[in-house]
Amino acid sequence: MTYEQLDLKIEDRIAVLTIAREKKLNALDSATIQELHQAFSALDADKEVRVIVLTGQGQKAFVAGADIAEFSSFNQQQGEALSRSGHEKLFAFVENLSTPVIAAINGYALGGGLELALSCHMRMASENAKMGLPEVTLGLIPGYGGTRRLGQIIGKGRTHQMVASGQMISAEKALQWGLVNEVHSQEELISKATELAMIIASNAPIAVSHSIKAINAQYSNSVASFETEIQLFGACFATNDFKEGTSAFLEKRKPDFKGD
Ligand code: DAK
Repeated sequence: MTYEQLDLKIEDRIAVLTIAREKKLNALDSATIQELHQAFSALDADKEVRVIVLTGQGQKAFVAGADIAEFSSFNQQQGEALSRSGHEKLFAFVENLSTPVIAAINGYALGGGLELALSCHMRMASENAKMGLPEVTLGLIPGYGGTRRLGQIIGKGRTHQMVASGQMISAEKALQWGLVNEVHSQEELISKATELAMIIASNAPIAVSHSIKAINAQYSNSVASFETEIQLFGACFATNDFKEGTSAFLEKRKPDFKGD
């Protein structure tokens, strides 16, 4: 299968899947989300593929978030509906895949981009990587599982800090907080991710896939918390702050939030 927004290489049972919208810092628009769904489905069904490494094209970004130009005109119903379908097609889908997925965070992982990395089973970053959930700077909250998954990985207090401040953290701090498992130079990132992938690929595939299910089960009870996030995320689309936040980004100016 060929993809417009993705590059895919499979070698020695390891798939390296690259989000390829470098000019837009690999921002996730709906076409990319759809292709990622197709690619992950096909790779998970392929018995020759034991591990998937997910990364972004270029040296600047893993994924700089959901595509702001695309969702800036959405209303509450569209926001809620798209959040729900994104959960199903991509974020919960990747988390529950039988094939392990390693996120190789090669630069900015922001908003939906960090949420995608959080859905992967393991994360490695390059030294230049920066991670954050800047949704509140746009009048939104994280809408793809970030409020829940980030807390599971780095704890509640640090999650409040990252979400309420919208600030980015460095790869070094992400390592210290346990958000990523390893940090490597930009040049070495993919080879280090592939090295780990090869070790995993040499283990018993059914046991590895059962281990994903078993570990995920320890962190489930997801339905209620995801539903809360989806509804509150949708409610943000009904505010003037959301219109101001996204317009300000697209007009390249600072937002002036009024709290309505
Ligand atoms: N969306 C669309 N375009 C983006 C983008 C994004 N998230 N991030 C970057 N770009 C585009 C820029 O507009 C610019 O395009 P041109 O002007 O060249 O056409 C190009 O990528 C290069 O970016 P910059 O010129 O800004 O590059 P800099 O090095 O100066 O800055 C940056 C890099 C990462 C600091 C900056 O680009 C930035 O702040 N980007 C936005 C980060 C952000 O706020 N991301 C969104 C987080 S909120 C939804 C579900 C979930 C979400 C939304 C909806 N529904 C279900 C509806 C999630 C929301 C988020 O992810």
